[in-house]
Amino acid sequence: MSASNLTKKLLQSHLASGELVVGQEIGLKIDQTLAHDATGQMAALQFEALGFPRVATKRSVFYVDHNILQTGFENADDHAYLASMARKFGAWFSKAGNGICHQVNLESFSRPGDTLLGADSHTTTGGAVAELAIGVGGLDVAVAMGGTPFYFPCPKILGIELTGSLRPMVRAKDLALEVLRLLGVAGGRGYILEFYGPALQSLSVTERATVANMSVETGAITAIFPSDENTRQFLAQRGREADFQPLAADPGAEYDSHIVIDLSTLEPLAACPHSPGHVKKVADIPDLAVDQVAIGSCTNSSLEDLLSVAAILRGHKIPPQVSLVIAPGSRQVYLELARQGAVADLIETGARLMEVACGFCNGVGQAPKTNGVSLRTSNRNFPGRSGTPSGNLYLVSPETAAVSALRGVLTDPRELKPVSVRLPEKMPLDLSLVIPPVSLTEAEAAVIERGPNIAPVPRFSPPPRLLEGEVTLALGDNVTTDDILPAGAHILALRANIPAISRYIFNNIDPTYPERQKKVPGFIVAGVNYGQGSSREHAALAPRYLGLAAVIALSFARIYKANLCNFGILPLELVNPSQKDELAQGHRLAVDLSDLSPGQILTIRDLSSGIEAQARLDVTDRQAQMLKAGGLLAWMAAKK
Ligand code: MIC
Ligand code: SF4
Repeated sequence: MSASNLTKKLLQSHLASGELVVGQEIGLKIDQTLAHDATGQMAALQFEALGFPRVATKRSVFYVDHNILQTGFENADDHAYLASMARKFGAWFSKAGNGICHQVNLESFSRPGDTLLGADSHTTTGGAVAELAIGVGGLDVAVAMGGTPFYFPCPKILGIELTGSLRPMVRAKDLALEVLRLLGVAGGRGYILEFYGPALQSLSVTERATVANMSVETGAITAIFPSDENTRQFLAQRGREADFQPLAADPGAEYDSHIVIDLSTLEPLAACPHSPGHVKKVADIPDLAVDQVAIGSCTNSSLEDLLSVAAILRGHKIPPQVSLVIAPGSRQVYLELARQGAVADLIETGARLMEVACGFCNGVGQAPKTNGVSLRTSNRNFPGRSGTPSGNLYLVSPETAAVSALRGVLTDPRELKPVSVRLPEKMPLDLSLVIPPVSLTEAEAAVIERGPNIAPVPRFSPPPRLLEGEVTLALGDNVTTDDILPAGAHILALRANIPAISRYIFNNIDPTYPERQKKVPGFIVAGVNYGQGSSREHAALAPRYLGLAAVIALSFARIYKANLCNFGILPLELVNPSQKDELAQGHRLAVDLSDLSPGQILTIRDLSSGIEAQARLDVTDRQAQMLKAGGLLAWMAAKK
C-alpha cells in the first residue's frame, strides 16, 4: 500500500459508500453531531419531520450559545424545545452558560479519529485533535442524527507543511490569517487542509484549534492536524486520556497540492474590513485609533488566549475612549480564569466581562458605534455582522487585541515584552451544565415543548418542467450568508419560524426583496463564491419559502450549495461568466428543466432581452434526485 495522508486514512475508515476518487460522491459514517440554538431548532424540527425514532450516532449534542439574551419568550422557548427534543430522542443538551459549542465540544467530546458533523461552519475546530469535523446545514445534521451517512464529493487534500516556530507575541491567529492571505476566501474550495511538519511540536491543541476554526474562511471543507503528544496532553489535562490515539500521515505521504509555511517568518497580521481574506501586517496599518476591542469567540477564547490577555493587561488601565469586552469560550475557561485570579486582573484593567457565549461575534450585543473601529479576535468581519452597518472590523490575535486596547491604537504586540502563561496540569471537566441522554422509559414519557414561535417545517413540491420567472435580485461576488440572512439577536430569535424569518431575507441589501420575491418564481444572479460564510440553512430555506427557484452564479460556496439542493433550489453555474451582467434584475427568464441530470447544461432564455445563456447543473446524482423531488425532505419521504 502506498503512503497515505491522514485525511485519506480518516475518510477510508468511515467510508460507507463510494471510492476515494476526487470529485466522486462518497458517503461517510458519522460518529458525532452538534447543533446549536441558531441551527439546532430547524435541525430538530427536520429530525422530527423525517420520522427517526431516536438519535443513532455515538453522540449528538445540542448547545445553547448563540442567542442567550432572551429579550422575549422566543429564545427561551427555542432552548426549552431543544432540551425536550434531546430528552425525547437521546441527544445531549448543553445549557446556556456552559459555553460556545466548538470550545466546549473540543474540551469535552471531540475524539481523535472520529467524524463530527456540525450545523455550524466552524465545526472544523475539531480538526485540532485529528477529528474529521465538517460544518453543514441543519438538515444534513438531522439526517446524520438518524444514522444516515453524510454524502459529499470526495475532496482534494492540500498539505500544509509547517516549519520553524512562531516568534514571541506572534500567535496561531497570525498563522490562521497567513493561510487566508495565501489562499483567499475561496482558495480552499474543494479541499481539506492537512497540517503536518516539524513545527507542529510547538503548537498546542488550542493553537491548532484557532487555525482549524478559521480554515473554513478559505472555503475549505475542513482542516486536520495529527494526533500526537500535544493531543494526548490536552486530553489528559481534562481527564480524557482514554480518548487518545496517535494518528498521523505515513512518512512520504502525498497530497493533491502542497504548500510550506515557515512559522519563523510570520508577523502579527490583521484581516481588514470587510473580509477575513483582506489580510495585512499589523505593522503596515499605522495610526488606526480603536474604539472597541472584543476578545472571545470560538476562534480565540481558550484559557491560553485569555491568560495571555490577562498577563498583558495586568496592572494597566485601558484608556477612556476604548471599550474592552471579553467573553470566555466556556464555563471551564471562565472558572479557571477565576481560580487563577485573572478575572480580577481583567476587571481592574477596565474590561467588561461578557457571558460565556458567541455574543459580539454574531451581532448579539456590542455593536460598535457609527463608523467605529472594532478589533476582534473572532473569525468574520463581513459588513453589518457586528450590528453596525458602518462598523469597521479588524480580526486580530488576542495579543494584538490586548496591546491595542491599552494603547488605544492598533499596535504590533511585539512592541511589548513577551508574556508567557502557565496552564494548570489538570483541568478536570465539569459537565454539570450538560444534560446526558435519559433512559428509554424516561424518553418515552418525555413531552416535546413547543412554544408559539416554533412553526412547522415548510414542504415544497417538485419543480415545473418549464420554469419561467424573474431575476428578483442581481448581486456581485462573495455574497455571504450574513448578507442573505443577517445575524443579530432579533432575527436569531426567529430561526424556528420560517414564515417570520423570511421577512428579513436580504434585509441589509434590499429590504423590498421578500415582498417582490413572493410575487413570482425567482432567480438570483450572482458572482463567484456565492453564499460564503456561515452554514445557516435558513439562507436557502427562507428564500425558497418566498419563491426563489434558482440561483445563477459564477460559483458557489460548498455548504450553501448543498443547502440549496437540500431545499430544491437549482444551483446553476454560468458557462460564460461575461454573460452574468446581461441577466439583469427585473428580466424575465425561462429554463427547460425536463432533464436535471448531474452536469447537465441548461439553456436560460432571457425573455426580456432575447439572449440565451448556458449554465451547468454541477451536482451529484443524489442532489439531482433531491432537486427533482423538491428537496431532501420530499425526496426521503418519497423513498419510504
Ligand atoms: C456564524 O458564525 O456565522 C454562525 C452564527 O455560528 C453560523 C451559524 C448560523 O448562523 O446559523 C455558522 O458559522 O454556521
Ligand atoms: Fe459562535 Fe462566532 Fe463561533 Fe459562530 S463564529 S460559532 S457565532 S463564536
